[in-house]
Amino acid sequence: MIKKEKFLKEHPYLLEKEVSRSDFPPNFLFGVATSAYQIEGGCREGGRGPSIWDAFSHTKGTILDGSNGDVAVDHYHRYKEDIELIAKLGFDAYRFSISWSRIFPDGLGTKVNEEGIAFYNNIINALLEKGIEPYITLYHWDLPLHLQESMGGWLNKEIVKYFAIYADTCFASFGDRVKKWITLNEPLQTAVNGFDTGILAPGKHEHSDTEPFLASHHQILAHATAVSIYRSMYKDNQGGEVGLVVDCEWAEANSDKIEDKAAAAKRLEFQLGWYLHPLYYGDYPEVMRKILGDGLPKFSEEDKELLRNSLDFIGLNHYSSRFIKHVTDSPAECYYYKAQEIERLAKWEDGEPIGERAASEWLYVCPWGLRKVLNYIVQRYNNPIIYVTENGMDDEDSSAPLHEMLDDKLRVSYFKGYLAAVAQAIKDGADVRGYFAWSLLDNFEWAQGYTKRFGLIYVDYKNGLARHPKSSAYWFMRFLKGDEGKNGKE
Ligand code: GBH
Repeated sequence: MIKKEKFLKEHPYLLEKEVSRSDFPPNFLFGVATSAYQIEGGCREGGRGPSIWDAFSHTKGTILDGSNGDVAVDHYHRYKEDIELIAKLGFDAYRFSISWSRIFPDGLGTKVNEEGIAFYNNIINALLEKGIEPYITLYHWDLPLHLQESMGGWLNKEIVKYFAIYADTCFASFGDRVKKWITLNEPLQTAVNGFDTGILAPGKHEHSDTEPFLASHHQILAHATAVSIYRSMYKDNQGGEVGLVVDCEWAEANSDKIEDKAAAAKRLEFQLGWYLHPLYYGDYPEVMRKILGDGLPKFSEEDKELLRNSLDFIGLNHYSSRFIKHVTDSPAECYYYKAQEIERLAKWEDGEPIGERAASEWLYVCPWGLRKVLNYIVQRYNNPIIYVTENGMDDEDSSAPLHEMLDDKLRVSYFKGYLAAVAQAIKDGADVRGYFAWSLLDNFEWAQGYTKRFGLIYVDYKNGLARHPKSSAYWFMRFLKGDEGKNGKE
């Protein structure tokens, strides 16, 4: 904490200001976000096949409270009510994901499940009726289980083909009305937490020197293949855009020392550059290739051709920031890349997180970190179009009375701070087109189950999953109307 105060004193321009809608360009888009497995439930309904998250969450010891997404917050049956809430709050857009195994129950892409198509058609149509623009994520971590079990999921190059069939089917079925597509959510998380730490599905950790890199490689190729299908078959008629969502913490050098600065820069390359560099320039960042050598899969010339400039926009999920330091000997504990070789070679270490802790152990409130990530992307990737596709904070679930749980003052100040940081980044020159709050509803927070609440809207798990807007939802409603932050501005 002391360190942060000192840091802000030295960098006063990073201090947050009051924010109002008029600080953003007139056509700037405000939305809320969710993902299928976290909210839908209805896991055996409408012809849906199982996903790796059904299997993982039903494995003992994987989820903090022993829960799963079988019912989640029952959005499958309550989507109308939920969409009405989005409309009532005044959001322009809604980012949600499609459950792959609702469209192709075994993932193989041989027979479309029409009930799945109908479900998402209903959602899309209900949104459009209310003037809310759909932003669809094709893959938010819920791989059809059969693809995992029969061929190793993201570890097998064949997955690229199956993802392409799925993406093509979605473009063909929904693309007349959906103009913004996101291929994958946070490929880094699938790679690192799916195949290294094993805290997310499919929960592998035995081969973390190779599997995270293979899983990334195939995700990158899957993304680019979907983009090329869209551009060659749909773009002319439908006129939409396709992006990728990456997650990035801000890495602030622990000191002014050149080694710490280099360590922080490396950390950013290993987090963002891993995905963005290939998709803009056709290959992994040089620093990764140098450090990892043959540990990094190779792209063929043909792959590189496919990859280059295969992004219409970047979706950025951002929550937290930390100091990064240089280490000379192999770090005792390194969150990313457990593989011995990489720990030793990459030579950075996660230092202190920056700011106040939220409920989740990894989430610290540091609004200027978002401004810095946005400016970093501007410089590194030639000022691309960016959407902030997730940003938000969580509260611990508790047995406090409802009115206390609903009065989420901290979340209000979180949004104020981070929105001010986005407005600042736009003034700095970043081409940020929209911002999505995470999340519309309290939901299944992966390995943390229902113990963490990220929603603008409270879900009463003990009373029939009733929805209750929190103070932050009402704050957003006033903000979107332009009634917040006009007075009392410094
Ligand atoms: C996003 O990931 C996800 O896209 C979204 O689905 C999720 O609900 C949201 O963040 C909030 O977490 O389980 O404590 O060991 C952000 C990156 C990746 C950070 C997983 C936390 C697990 C930490 N997150 N990570 S923990």
